Amino acid sequence: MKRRDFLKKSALTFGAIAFTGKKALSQEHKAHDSMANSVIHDMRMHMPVGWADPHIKLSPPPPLMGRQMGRVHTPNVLPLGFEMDGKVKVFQLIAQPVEHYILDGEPPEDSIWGRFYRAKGMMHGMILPQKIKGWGFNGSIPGPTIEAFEGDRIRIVVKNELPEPTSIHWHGLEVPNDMDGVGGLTQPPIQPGETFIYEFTLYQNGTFMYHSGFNEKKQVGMGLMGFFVIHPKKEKRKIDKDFAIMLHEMKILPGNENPDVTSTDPNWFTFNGKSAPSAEILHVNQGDRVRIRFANLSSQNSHPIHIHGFTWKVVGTEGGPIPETAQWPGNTVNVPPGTVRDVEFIAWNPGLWELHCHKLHHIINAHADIPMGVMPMGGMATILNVIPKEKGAKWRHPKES
Ligand SMILES: [Cu+2]
Repeated sequence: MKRRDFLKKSALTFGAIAFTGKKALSQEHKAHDSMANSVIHDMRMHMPVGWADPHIKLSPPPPLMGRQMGRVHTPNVLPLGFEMDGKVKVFQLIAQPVEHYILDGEPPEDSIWGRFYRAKGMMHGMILPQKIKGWGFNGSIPGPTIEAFEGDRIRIVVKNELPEPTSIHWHGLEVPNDMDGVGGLTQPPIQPGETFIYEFTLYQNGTFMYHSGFNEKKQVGMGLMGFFVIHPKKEKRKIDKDFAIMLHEMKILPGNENPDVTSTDPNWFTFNGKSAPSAEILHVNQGDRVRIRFANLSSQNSHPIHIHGFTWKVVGTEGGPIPETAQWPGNTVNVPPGTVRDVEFIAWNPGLWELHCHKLHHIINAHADIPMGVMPMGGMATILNVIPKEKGAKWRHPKES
């Protein structure tokens, strides 16, 4: 069946599962009238087979991966384009095993990170590449950022190529109950090899998330998460640079590639799936209005994110924009698990500014239980590079006229 026909057919049977495989099993589970029964039944049919099911052929990323349809830049992560089916924006997400590098290794010698690292002594172990066998969407951990507008009707075609059932929860979105994506409660779990169609209208605006809604401690812990940004019909302030940074943490034992998803003691901390010094540097021009959207899908920790050289305003939460009179100034914003904090500031102050979690335990890579001399910055850290308007211009505080 062609993709377009598939989508049309799915639109007709909206709300039902569109089966792409394992037909017999799916029909069998229809026979159960209770959702709970079908969950138990399906789990028995799908005994866990580890990281990947050798019988499921992994699809390449959908062709619209990397298509920028908005203005949000998610460092180290690609955006996701959509195609129109009449008035509906159609996105495609494939939940699948992903081999991913949290840390790429030593930073290039002549880079900003490289110079910073050499000056700090570049300790052994903390800059060895760290690969993980995780789970992500469309080959990416975290998944691609979805961008849409308030008022849009959207459809998300979700294919499950994991070795166990899944579903996707639209975190913070006000949707009909059967679109909430809690596998086993509001919909049958999406079985390995199957596809499920979500479709709803966006009535809110702000920064939201999507993540696995099934076996969450493991599946979100393995990387099944992403941003869902909804722009207002009309933006109140012109934003020059709009960044989105997902906070996440994992426990990885030395020499391992498999995250220990049962742990409550993470030792790797990431901005968009990357630890410093592999986290992308944020480049902005002096005078830009910068927005950074922080979202936290860590299983344990809050992350107080701190910036040097600036006072920002917290302008949004997971509930959308904060009215101007209630926005609060700061330079450290605590982001508890499940929440979003949007901050904005004018990048008046040129130079290289650290942006990092202020739990100092979270800015060291591959924790060792012994003192390690000078430990270079790792984990949840990056650098804001404010490119000066005029090279060599005298530094001046905005209060100086
Ligand atoms: Cu932290």
